[in-house]
Amino acid sequence: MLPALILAVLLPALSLAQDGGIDGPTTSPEAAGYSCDSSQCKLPNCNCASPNPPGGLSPSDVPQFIVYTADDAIQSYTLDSVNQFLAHRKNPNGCQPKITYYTSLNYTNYTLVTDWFVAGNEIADHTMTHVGSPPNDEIDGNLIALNALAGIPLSSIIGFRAPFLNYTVDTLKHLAAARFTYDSSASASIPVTDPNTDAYWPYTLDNGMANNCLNVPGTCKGEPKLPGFWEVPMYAFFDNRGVAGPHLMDPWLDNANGASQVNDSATLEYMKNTFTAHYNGNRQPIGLYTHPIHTSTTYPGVTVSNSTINMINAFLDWAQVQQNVWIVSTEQLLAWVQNPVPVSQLDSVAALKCTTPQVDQAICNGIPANEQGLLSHCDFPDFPFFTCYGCPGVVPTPDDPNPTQDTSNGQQARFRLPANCSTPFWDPIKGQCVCTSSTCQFQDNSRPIGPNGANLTGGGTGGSFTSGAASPTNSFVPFNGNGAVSPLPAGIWLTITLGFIGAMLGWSTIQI
Ligand SMILES: *[C@@H]1O[C@H](CO)[C@@H](O)[C@H](O)[C@H]1NC(C)=O
Ligand SMILES: *[C@@H]1O[C@H](CO)[C@@H](O)[C@H](O)[C@H]1NC(C)=O
Ligand SMILES: *[C@@H]1O[C@H](CO)[C@@H](O)[C@H](O)[C@H]1NC(C)=O
Ligand SMILES: *[C@@H]1O[C@H](CO)[C@@H](O)[C@H](O)[C@H]1NC(C)=O
Ligand SMILES: *[C@@H]1O[C@H](CO)[C@@H](O)[C@H](O)[C@H]1NC(C)=O
Ligand SMILES: *[C@@H]1O[C@H](CO)[C@@H](O)[C@H](O)[C@H]1NC(C)=O
Ligand SMILES: CC(=O)N[C@H]1CO[C@H](CO)[C@@H](O)[C@@H]1O
Ligand SMILES: [Zn+2]
Repeated sequence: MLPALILAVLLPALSLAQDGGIDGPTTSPEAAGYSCDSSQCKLPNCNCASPNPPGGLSPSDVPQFIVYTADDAIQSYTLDSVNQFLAHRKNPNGCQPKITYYTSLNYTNYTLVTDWFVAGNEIADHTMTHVGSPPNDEIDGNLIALNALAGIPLSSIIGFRAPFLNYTVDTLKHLAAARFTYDSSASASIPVTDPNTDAYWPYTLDNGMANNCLNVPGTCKGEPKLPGFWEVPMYAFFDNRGVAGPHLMDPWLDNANGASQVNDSATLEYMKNTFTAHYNGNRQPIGLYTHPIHTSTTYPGVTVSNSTINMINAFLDWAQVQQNVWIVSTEQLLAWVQNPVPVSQLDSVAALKCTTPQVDQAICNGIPANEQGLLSHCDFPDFPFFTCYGCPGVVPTPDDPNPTQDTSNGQQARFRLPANCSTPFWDPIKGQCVCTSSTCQFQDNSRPIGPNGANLTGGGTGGSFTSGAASPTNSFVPFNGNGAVSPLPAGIWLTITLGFIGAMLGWSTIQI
């Protein structure tokens, strides 16, 4: 189905197994020179870098979060790959886990971005063409193209991860200026059991960075000061060499314990050990930071062993039978950190809830059952993609992230998502919002992004970078958060119990 050209272009990228790898500590107390006065720096908008849980909570009152992220292009293959680890799981509240997809646009199938977002996952920025030390237009263009061609509200794209985890002090400054909420490119590279651990809970840059101080010039010792902008560190696993054996992304691709080949049993062992050190300590999050293409069973040419797939599922099964363990996206983690509540009150955290938008009209809205026959097929030679929002005349680039739609064959132009309708309720063919209640209406933020600092807020049919319709507000409630905070439903404990039983049944069928 795919032209041979794509395989030729993509497969070399697969050898980037070490994308974002580290091989030792990336900071030290001297290099960090970090100080922060926690009597001045207070939640929700300020948090000091600290191994201790936010809000002064004691670790036993804190959920153990497993942050699950995926990077790079969104394609059927990569979503299949994620689903084999998560589609059958539930969190303690009965919701299927959500993840963050740090999306780059080369080879991305835009309609699948819409689907993944409408299913409640976080879509975040990973530059348009996957470049380290990214120029601003690579970062901004990604927002603009995701908004225009996948219908993701600008206010929902709050996070960034640098390709190759290669960021600079200017990257952080630009992200804060463009009103991102967080970056998640820095590594926590020293085990939680070490007194000098850099496994900080997410923190704001009011007092500068405290991670990666040894390898990112111009950061740390109080720099850069970006009040209210968050760093969500990526927490490494450590094999039996401790600080000398860190594994950050796709640990299953690495050789454990300095061995000369992959050993899934050894990987599982150290992943469990690191998890337990977090769980029995200050419960800093643990992260599964994945490049899903490496574990794809459907992408031509990729070979992944069943043992590796079973090992990853075995790890999650094992973790999920322990009390208060949640698999979350980065935005869900951050929502809890900003307003931390003890585990007994987690039902009040809107970000952890799940609701399905009730739309059964046949409109192109990110709900696959509604979209039959309504997708545009954009047949570009490098990578043909599908979208609900009309084919651009040319492939989006950082110079031109929202090209004018191609209507040369007489097609009617599609209407792009406006600033006051949420994705599942927008009919891009009729140009009408089918939302009828306050839970699906919102006002998107206007952001100072785009060429020449124009504010792009969606709307229109492409080719324009201004809107003007939206005034900046923060009133957007993600549709999956359901806005209203409901009291604990009577059935919730039953749900939690069933969730655990389900997880245990899964555990018993695992071979490894
Ligand atoms: C792209 O999306 C369309 C529509 O959902 C789907 O039929 C197709 O298989 C996808 N292709 C890839 C490579 O993701
Ligand atoms: C990271 O960025 C630096 C400087 O901007 C550059 O020299 C280096 O090649 C980059 N590394 C990768 C892997 O992109
Ligand atoms: C793989 O790791 C396991 C657990 O550490 C160990 O018992 C086993 O000997 C290793 N296998 C090989 C081939 O090294
Ligand atoms: C891997 O698992 C799949 C699905 O369970 C099965 O069809 C396949 O034969 C297995 N491959 C090997 C090499 O065991
Ligand atoms: C959104 O804004 C447009 C133009 O300002 C207005 O016509 C429309 O009624 C609004 N839709 C909703 C759902 O508020
Ligand atoms: C974009 O919005 C920002 C604030 O949200 C404002 O400062 C800036 O002037 C606006 N730029 C344009 C070109 O409208
Ligand atoms: C499909 C696609 O977007 N291809 C682009 C990937 O990035 C390179 C530059 O890095 C472009 O030349 C391709 O057009
Ligand atoms: Zn990447």
